[in-house]
Amino acid sequence: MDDDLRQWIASKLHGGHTVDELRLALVEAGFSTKEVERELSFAAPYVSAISQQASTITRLNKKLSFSHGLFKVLDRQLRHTQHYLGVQKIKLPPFGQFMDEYYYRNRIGHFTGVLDNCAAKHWTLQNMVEKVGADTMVEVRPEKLYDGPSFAAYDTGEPEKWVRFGDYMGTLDNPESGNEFYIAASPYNSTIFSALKKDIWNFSDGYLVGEDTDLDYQMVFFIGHQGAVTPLHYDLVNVFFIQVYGRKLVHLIPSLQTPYVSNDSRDRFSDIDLLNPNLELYPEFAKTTAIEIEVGPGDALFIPVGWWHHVTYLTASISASCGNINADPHFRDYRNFFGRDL
Ligand SMILES: O=C(O)CCC(=O)C(=O)O
Repeated sequence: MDDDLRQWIASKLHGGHTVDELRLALVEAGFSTKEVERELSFAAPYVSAISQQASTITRLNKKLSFSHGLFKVLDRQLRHTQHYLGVQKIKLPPFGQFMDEYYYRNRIGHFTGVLDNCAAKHWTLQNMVEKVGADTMVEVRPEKLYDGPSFAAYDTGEPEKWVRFGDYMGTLDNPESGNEFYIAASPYNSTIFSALKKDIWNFSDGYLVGEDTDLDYQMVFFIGHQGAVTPLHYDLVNVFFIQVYGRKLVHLIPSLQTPYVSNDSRDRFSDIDLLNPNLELYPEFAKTTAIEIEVGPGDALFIPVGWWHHVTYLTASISASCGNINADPHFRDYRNFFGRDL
């Protein structure tokens, strides 16, 4: 029996013919009973497993098409409402108002004067080195974060490269330094910069929870040079993002436009370069509408859970990204919804 015939057997089994029918046909075609039994006993279990997989895939595809269809419908409806794709810059509201108007509505916020009563208002590149310690070793990542090997490293949580904080900060305001690394969220980031957290924690009336508890790891720092980029991705928690030093340009795309954003291979990160999208490869991306917001010192953004965001460093910059908003029933429950760790 040759491979063509084996393929024929597999396709017939996959198409729903029974082993008995094939046995009959093959014996009638002149193959010996022994040979027919051997081939069928090899093929049948494999084909049955593959058929089961295929039907699971069909079922999941249907489910995904429904979820994506629903996202598209809701996105289309919400585009008719005032606040969906527009954001007004306002003074930081009291926490209760923030929860009602932004957090629970999954609506982006742009706030000013956030650090008015905070020690972090007075951070400079120099005094940060004193606070953290010039000799403290910090983890840095290539500015083309999450590309190729860097992304693989991020995925495993392994540090990319460690440098002295004093040396790193010395390169930040020097565009000639050739530095291509920046400090981004990582399993180590929050611990290394614990000295900075107390300068930010109480910026207002109880926006954050978890000071000095296991939840404080949800506050992480992003420190980088002009030109650094955090590529398009979403987070599994709501994020209160505080710009402390320097300026950034943030592009945001609603979570409901997820069906138009390819992220086939990089978990929560898209394959698409937001600033230069390849629309031949990703034509659906043209259906997204990105909101563009520039933030400066003392500004904050509320980035609702699931919203895509892309960050460009317009100058050397320091930001605090807080996933520990004082919300009920607490962001920790989200990991159950997503079926994974944050
Ligand atoms: O500022 C950055 O580079 C990225 C910030 C970010 O992605 C976040 O806070 O979730």
